[in-house]
Amino acid sequence: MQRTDVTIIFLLLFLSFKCNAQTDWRDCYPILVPRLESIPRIDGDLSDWKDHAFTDGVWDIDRIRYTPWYDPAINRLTDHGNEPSPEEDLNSRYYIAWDNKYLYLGAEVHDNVNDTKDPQHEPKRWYFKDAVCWFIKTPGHNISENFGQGVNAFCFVIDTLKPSYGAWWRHGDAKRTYIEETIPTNAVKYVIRMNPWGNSRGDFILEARIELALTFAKSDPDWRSPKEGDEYGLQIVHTDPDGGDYGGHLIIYGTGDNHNSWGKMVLVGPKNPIVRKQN
Ligand SMILES: [Ca+2]
Ligand SMILES: [Ca+2]
Ligand SMILES: [Ca+2]
Repeated sequence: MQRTDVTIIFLLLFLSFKCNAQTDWRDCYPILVPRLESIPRIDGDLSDWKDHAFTDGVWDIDRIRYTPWYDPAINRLTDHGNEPSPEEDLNSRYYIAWDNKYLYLGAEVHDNVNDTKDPQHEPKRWYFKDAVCWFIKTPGHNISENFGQGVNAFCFVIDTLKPSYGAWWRHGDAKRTYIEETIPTNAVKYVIRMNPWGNSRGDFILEARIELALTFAKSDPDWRSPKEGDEYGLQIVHTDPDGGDYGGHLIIYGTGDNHNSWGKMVLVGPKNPIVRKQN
C-alpha cells in the first residue's frame, strides 16, 4: 500500500468518527482531489488522466434529489414537450485533479440538446446557456461576502466556436466582489468535443486546465502554491436550458453563491486507479 493510500484511509477514518446526525454533510464527504504525476494533454479525451482524478460517479436529477443540498426550486430540469426521461435529459461525470501549476477539470456529459442561445445574451450570462461551472474558494479565509477575496467560478459554455465569453471567470479580489471577466487566455486551455459517443448531438466531453498562479493568486493575494492537505471549497453548477430562457440547473456540493454552503475539497497525493479482480 502506498503512502498516499494510507493517508487517505486515515483521513477518511478521522472524518467518519466526526459524522453523526448533527454533523454537517461536508465533514462526512470530503472531496479528495489527487495530484497528477503525469501531465495530461488537453485534447477533449479524458482517458489520459480521469482514472487518476477525483470523481464520484454519475450525477443526475435522481441522485441530487437525495443529497443534503437538494432544493427543487434550483435543482431542476425543464419540459419543452416531447422530452426524453430525466436521466437522458442530463447525466454527467465530473473530474478534478491538480499539479503544482494547474487545476484540471473534466466532464463527460450525456445531454439531449445542445443550447447556447440566450435571447438576452450578455457575456456574463453563462447560466442561460449549456455550461459547466466549477466554483472554488481558496484556503484559509472565512469571508462573509459572496464572491469576495479568494472566491472564484470558472465557467465553460458548451459552444465549440469558443466565443470570447466561452471561458468565464466570476471572482473577487482583496477589494472587490463579483468581478465578471473572461478567464485570461494565457491562464486557461480547454477543448470541447461534441457527440463523442455517436449517440446524441447534445453529448459532450469538456477537458480544461486553469493555471493556478494566474487565477487564484489574483483573486487572493494570500494564496500560496498548492500542497497536499490544502482545503478549498468546491461546488459544481451545470446549466442545461435546452430551449427557452432560464432552464435546467443542477447544483452539486452546494446551494449557490454562498461559499459557506460549498463542499470541502482537500488536495491529496496521487491516486491509484481501481484495479478489477481477475476472473
Ligand atoms: Ca486528454
Ligand atoms: Ca438536457
Ligand atoms: Ca443541454
